[in-house]
Amino acid sequence: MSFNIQKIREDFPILSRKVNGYPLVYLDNAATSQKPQQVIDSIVDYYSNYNANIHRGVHTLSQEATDAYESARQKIKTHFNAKEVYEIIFTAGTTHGINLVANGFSDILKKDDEILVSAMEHHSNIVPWQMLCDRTGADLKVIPMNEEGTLIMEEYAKLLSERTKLVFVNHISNALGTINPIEEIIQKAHEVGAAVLIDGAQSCSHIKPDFQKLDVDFYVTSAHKMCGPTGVGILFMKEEWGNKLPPYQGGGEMIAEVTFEKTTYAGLPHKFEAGTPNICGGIAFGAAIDYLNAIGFEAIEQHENELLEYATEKLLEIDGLKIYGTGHKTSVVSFNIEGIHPYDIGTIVDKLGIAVRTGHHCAQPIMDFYKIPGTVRASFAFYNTMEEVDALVNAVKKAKYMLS
Ligand code: 7TS
Repeated sequence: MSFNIQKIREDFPILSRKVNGYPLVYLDNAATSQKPQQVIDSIVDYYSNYNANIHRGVHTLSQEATDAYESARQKIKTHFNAKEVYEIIFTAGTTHGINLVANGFSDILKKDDEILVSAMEHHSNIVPWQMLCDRTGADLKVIPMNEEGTLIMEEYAKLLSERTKLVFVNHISNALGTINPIEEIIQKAHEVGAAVLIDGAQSCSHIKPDFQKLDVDFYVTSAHKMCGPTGVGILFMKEEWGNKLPPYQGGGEMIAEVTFEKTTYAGLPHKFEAGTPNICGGIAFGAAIDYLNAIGFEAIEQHENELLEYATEKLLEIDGLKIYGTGHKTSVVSFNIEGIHPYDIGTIVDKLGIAVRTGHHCAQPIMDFYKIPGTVRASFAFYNTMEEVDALVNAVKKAKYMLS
């Protein structure tokens, strides 16, 4: 597929609707992406034609559903270049994947071990580790960032020691758009024997990480940020960790044998997949990956970078407007206008059909760092257009005029 923006937009039924009498301009892609017809069709097809429970039936429908679900797992493995298909564990999403890993380390971490998180994490990649520290007596340390919203790598190097057991960093910050140097982060952590979890909730819609090349221990993401449905995601876990960590939940499908005296667990990935999974979600996640690859990540990145550059330039022409996150970044523009609350801007631009997110974006420590209550965040996807950037800029100007 060549990059034909109008044709791409026709794949997304929602993009032709109106909001408050204006054509929808959807710029809240960091919260969740919109879904192309191909993904919607895969959901309808599953429920219309082969809905059944998986891994347990000899009947035809169950086999068809199992094949489709497992082939989605295979597709995801290939997409991210994992070494083994069983290193891909289906989850309910990024938050679930992180909690699964945090729970797994409850009996591994000891008092006074250290775990490092970055200063720009989503609450999902802070709170589970604080809970883990409470359970184990380990200490949480923070890799600081500078004013442009970039991690200070010299400080990271200083924090690493033989006490460091785990490092958690997002690949891309949801509130700033910063792309973190995860190759270097992983390599340095491994030098002191620490494992690394990368939160890829924001990255996988923009770029295509290569798990083997990164040599990452854990990588989590959510399908709904990648044109797939909500309620499904993956946790990549290197085989050695998969064998080491205990199961997260007990139940059907995660066992080898159960008696009242003793239960033995299934191998990977089923050990971490108790209960009936989101079968349709997994299959539709596979369809979303096919869709993104048909467009191509190079084309996606190039178009999104053009949107980012244009939006940055145009927004900065507005007097008193400040952008947070000015380093190496993806197509997220977080901003405030002096003297105006972000919520008020968000409310006015919504009246003009433009969807942005306002607030702390579940990243309160970033807001504390900048001493602000929140920002207005416009997050662009490959299906957004330059005209939509213009609509945003005009709406923000209008909001400023009304609120000043
Ligand atoms: N980590 C990051 C970096 C995120 O951006 C998000 C969601 C999560 C974790 C949690 O993902 P979930 O799919 O489990 O909910 N971020 C946002 C956002 O920026 N606006 O709404 C949700």
